[in-house]
Amino acid sequence: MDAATTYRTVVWSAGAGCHGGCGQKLVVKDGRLAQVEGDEDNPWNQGRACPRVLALTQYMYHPDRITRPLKRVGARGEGRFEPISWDEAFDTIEKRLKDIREKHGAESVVFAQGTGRDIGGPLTFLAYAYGSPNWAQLGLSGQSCYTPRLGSMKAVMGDFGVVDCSQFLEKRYDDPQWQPPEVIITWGQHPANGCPDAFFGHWIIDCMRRGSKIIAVDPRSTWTTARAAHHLQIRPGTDGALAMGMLNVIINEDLYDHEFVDKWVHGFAQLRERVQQYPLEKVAAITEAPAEQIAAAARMFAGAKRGAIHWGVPIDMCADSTAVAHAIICLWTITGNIDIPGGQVIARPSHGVSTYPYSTEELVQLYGEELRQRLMKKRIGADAYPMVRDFRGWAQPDMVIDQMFTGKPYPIKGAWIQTANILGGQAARAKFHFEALNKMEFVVVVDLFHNPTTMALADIVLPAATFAEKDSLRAWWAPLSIIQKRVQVGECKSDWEINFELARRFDPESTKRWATLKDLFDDRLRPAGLTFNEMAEQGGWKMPPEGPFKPYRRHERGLLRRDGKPGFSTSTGKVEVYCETFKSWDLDPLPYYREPPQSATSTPELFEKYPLVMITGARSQLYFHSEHRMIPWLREKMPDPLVEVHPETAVRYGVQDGEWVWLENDMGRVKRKAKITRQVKPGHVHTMHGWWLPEREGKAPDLFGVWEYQINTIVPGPQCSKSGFGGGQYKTTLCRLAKMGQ
Ligand SMILES: Nc1nc2c(c(=O)[nH]1)N[C@H]1C(S)=C(S)[C@@H](COP(=O)(O)OP(=O)(O)OC[C@H]3O[C@@H](n4cnc5c(=O)[nH]c(N)nc54)[C@H](O)[C@@H]3O)O[C@H]1N2
Ligand SMILES: Nc1nc2c(c(=O)[nH]1)N[C@H]1C(S)=C(S)[C@@H](COP(=O)(O)OP(=O)(O)OC[C@H]3O[C@@H](n4cnc5c(=O)[nH]c(N)nc54)[C@H](O)[C@@H]3O)O[C@H]1N2
Ligand SMILES: [Mo]
Repeated sequence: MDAATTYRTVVWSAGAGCHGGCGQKLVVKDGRLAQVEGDEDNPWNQGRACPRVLALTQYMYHPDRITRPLKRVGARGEGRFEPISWDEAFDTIEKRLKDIREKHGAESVVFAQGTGRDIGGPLTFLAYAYGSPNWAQLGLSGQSCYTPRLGSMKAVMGDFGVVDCSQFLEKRYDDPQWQPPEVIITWGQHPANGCPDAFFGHWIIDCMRRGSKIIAVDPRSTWTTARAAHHLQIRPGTDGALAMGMLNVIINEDLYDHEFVDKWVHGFAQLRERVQQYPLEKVAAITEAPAEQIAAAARMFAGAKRGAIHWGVPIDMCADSTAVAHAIICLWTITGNIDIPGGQVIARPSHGVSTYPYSTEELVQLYGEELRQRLMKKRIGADAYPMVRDFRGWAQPDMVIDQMFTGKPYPIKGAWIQTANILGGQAARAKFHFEALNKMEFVVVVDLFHNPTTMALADIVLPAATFAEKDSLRAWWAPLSIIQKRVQVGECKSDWEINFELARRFDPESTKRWATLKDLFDDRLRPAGLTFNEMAEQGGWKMPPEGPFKPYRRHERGLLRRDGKPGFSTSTGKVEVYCETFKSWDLDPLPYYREPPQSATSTPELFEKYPLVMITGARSQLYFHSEHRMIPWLREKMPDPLVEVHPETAVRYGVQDGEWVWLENDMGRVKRKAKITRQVKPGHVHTMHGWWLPEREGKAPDLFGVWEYQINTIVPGPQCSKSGFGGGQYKTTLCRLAKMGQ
């Protein structure tokens, strides 16, 4: 028997699921993964591991794991699939998709993904080789995840900003250049649970240990809010009003950084005028947070020498979320916190390497202007929304699904779904997504397990690899890392391998430059001056060198702009609190607040019927969205879908702790087990999303109980922001509780 060998790799995608890039040590014995341990040498996580990574062996070798390509036999929903060879799978897909392309044009196939895993690279590679402009996070209403925040940052400051927890420095907290933030606002963010957006949540706790004080903005109580100097317990979806109120205090009490504003800010006078519309009494009435507390938090943030804001997806799910993000950006700007140690540092993909063409800018860099022009002619939403056209490479997802249903203005005939459980967790108005997707002539799903989406819709299912079973690369901020294949499970292939093979069949001409996938990786790594194998020899990760990809104060040193002049990468060279880019997109150049589409004031009649504001989807360490419910070590910790109900609400509805209840509104109802807790306020309930039961019948109509448990059957669809991105109703839908049997 072989002795166990320990390999190091970096996490991204299946297994853990999250957006992070932790270093992990994989203990491999007889070709099988035996155990996982955090890699203490990797600066990202410094030896730590989450429950999902620790349960990786149960995930990889789960008896339900799909390990061979499958084709559907019988009708959709019958749940009958047969194994086929990879050759047959690739040949069938090539033929069916080429037929659609010939008859209807490449735009008639939608390439759909879920959240930011290692998928944007392979998926765009395939979609563009096929020729389709319609790449989308299908179902995620308003693309309400990070895109609105990113779009606003790009427009207002020309770059992206994150809390400086020393993550760009190899020595981390020991680097003498770094200082901890004095104050961190955790805004719609629960860092210990989610690690979203290429940020390791525990970094916040590391900073707290080094003295950082917390201001928490969250309608619920969490581990973080319990340790905060101020917990602003606002009404869901009112973040924009709060940010405007804090700006009002900071500007009117003259607490802003005059030197930074005079030198680097464009349009401060107009911002000053705008914030006068948000006096504290008005803001307190909207947000339900006390005026004195808002003022105290604003003063504390502005008074700190080093302050930063760590924000989460609830911002994107506010109405007109790009304006909300804009307001929050103004907070870190006028307090002079940009690109200073312990402030809001500028984050760029490490070494200038593009893992995938995230923005229009990167699309042009990787594929050229000609492709961009071609894609824009048919991209769904590009005509309606300049931000869809000019900032991000996505199609507008609410419009895509409507078009799948109506066939107008042009028909959609096929869907390629990879790393997305559209019916089981991603899509608002989930039943409508089922109906529209069911109209497709041909659907491929690439996944690791069956779920409601594969069962209901797939004609072919392709088995994907976990991070331990694949080679890939990662340049989401820093460090630049490679992921290295350590084991093989069944016939599973990585998303890159699958898409590379098919892309070559759809577009042999422009893909012939790369004989192998490693050649393509080497090409992508070129800006770093290293090949994949060299990266492997040098430990698998590299921190960015001095220059545009490493802090601090790059705007002063002429490191941000293409022309090499000092300043920011915007048209005025300054941070545009009055945003010229928004203006050119026909959006309000100044930040503002809009009431959620459903609320006591927006829809009083609906509120009378459904008086509870339903927050969904606060993350748990145990599960990634709709995943991991079949993993015994994780499920045993949270076996049932819970709804958090305040004791007063429970009395009002006569509900006991542990009782099964309905959550309902005009769209339908779903089952939940009541957890009576003061974590939520009386008028709010919270429930996790992504529930379907892998132990239940997979075939239709049961589809693993999805229509009984999937909260998005009662979350409405397009209430999109004016920018086309943001405003999904995942945190602000109205509902009520009902006892079972009623
Ligand atoms: N009610 C409610 N709904 C929400 C949210 C909410 O807060 N509330 N949040 C929304 C947000 S922000 C997002 S981003 C979406 C996320 O939505 P999704 O990204 O669709 O969520 P997952 O459930 O993780 O589904 C991913 C699927 O891909 C598979 N998978 C995982 N890793 C890989 C891989 O490496 N390769 C392949 N081929 N497959 C893989 C998994 O098995 C799973 O079936 O959900 C949204 N839905
Ligand atoms: N383990 C695990 N990690 C994950 C995920 C997962 O499913 N599981 N999903 C990943 C994805 S795709 C994403 S987008 C991120 C999301 O992770 P985050 O960005 O952290 O977002 P949430 O967990 O939805 O919410 C964080 C906090 O915001 C509060 N909140 C809810 N509504 C509002 C509101 O209207 N305003 C304010 N200010 N706060 C509100 C919630 O009570 C919660 O405590 O996590 C990523 N990481
Ligand atoms: Mo997300």
